[in-house]
Amino acid sequence: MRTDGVPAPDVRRRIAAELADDVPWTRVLNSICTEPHPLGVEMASSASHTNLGDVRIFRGTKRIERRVVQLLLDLVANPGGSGNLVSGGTEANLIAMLVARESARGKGRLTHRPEVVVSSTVHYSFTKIFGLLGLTPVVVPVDDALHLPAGEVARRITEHTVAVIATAGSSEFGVVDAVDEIGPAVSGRDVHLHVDAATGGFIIPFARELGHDLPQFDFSVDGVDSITIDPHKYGLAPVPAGAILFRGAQDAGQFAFDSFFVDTPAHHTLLGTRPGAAAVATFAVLEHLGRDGFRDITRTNFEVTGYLADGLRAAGHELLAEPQLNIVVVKMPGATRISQRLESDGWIVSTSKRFGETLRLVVNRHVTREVVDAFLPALERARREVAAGVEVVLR
Ligand code: 0PR
Repeated sequence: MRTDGVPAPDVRRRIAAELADDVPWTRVLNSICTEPHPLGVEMASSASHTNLGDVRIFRGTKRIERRVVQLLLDLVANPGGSGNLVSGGTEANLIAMLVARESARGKGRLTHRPEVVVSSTVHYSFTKIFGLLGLTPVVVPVDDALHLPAGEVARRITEHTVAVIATAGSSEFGVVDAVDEIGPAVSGRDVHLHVDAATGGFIIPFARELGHDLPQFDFSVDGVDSITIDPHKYGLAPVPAGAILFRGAQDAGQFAFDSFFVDTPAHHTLLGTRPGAAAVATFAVLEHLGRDGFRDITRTNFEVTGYLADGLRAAGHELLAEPQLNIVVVKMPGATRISQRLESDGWIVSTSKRFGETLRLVVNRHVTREVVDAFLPALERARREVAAGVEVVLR
């Protein structure tokens, strides 16, 4: 830190210059996050001083957090459940796994080698979590449609199993596991069924209302114990806004750690000091848009997804799978170099480390038909240049 301070206008100018170098949303085709709703940004800034780690001070903010949790519980068909707002999918998944492990311990059935049954495409946040919590993944290969097969899950449950994870919207392919089959297959086996709906939680309920053929993933499915859902992804809230939701009214209280102080209640999240701004912004966005607003946004996202998929097919490309949500994965020889070529041209897409030679394109609210119209020719240009051996220069 410098000894003398820098005048505010200079600080502003320097920060603005750096932010101006961030890639504009209209060139971003790899992100599950999107430009947050302006009302959320405005309300987050009005609450930037708040800290949900001390709810004796921030009483109003705490009430707003409770209200948001209730809105989310309603969205996943469990108004009588419990939950907390957290920093995102990783923290939510971590809390779910800790509760699963401790609940097995409480029932006297935690073995020396607690296992979690997961699909081979489960999100990488679980790799971090399993390491931290001493859990061993039992990996079930996905089927041809990239789903976790319910029958195989049931077969892999042993006396060591503390949890099963289903994914309702993978960020890699946008596929939704058949939670409605996995729930009944797991029910009665005394293991915790966690649904990672970080990506799909704000898409699937509205897409189903619009008539899309997607499996039910919420607490209406027997056996589902907890759900991760992230407002900062398709919920249009500013980062960091995630949530962990549980079936039982007391379940969220199982993750509880005392503070030093008599008067400060226990913490139910991993973070201690945590942003009330996220809760306030999420509340603003959910209240303002309502179900109708989210349904309209979802409808548009699916229209643009179809438009993008059609455009790719018309250009002679083959999709890896039919998109279930708003992620299009297209087979593309030379994908890594094409992605780099696109990036040097200002476009951000992603390629899979595991399913090589594919390009992954994410449609979120900022990806409009106009963006697709600009992107498709840029993609063909990048392909031609890579085929012609043009050097890729990345900054
Ligand atoms: N579970 C699922 C299904 C996810 O999709 C993600 C993140 C997580 C858990 C972890 O959530 P947090 O990152 O909030 O802790 N999925 C995105 C991904 O891995 C995260 C992301 C978002 C990456 C925007 C890049 C980006 O620009 O693709």
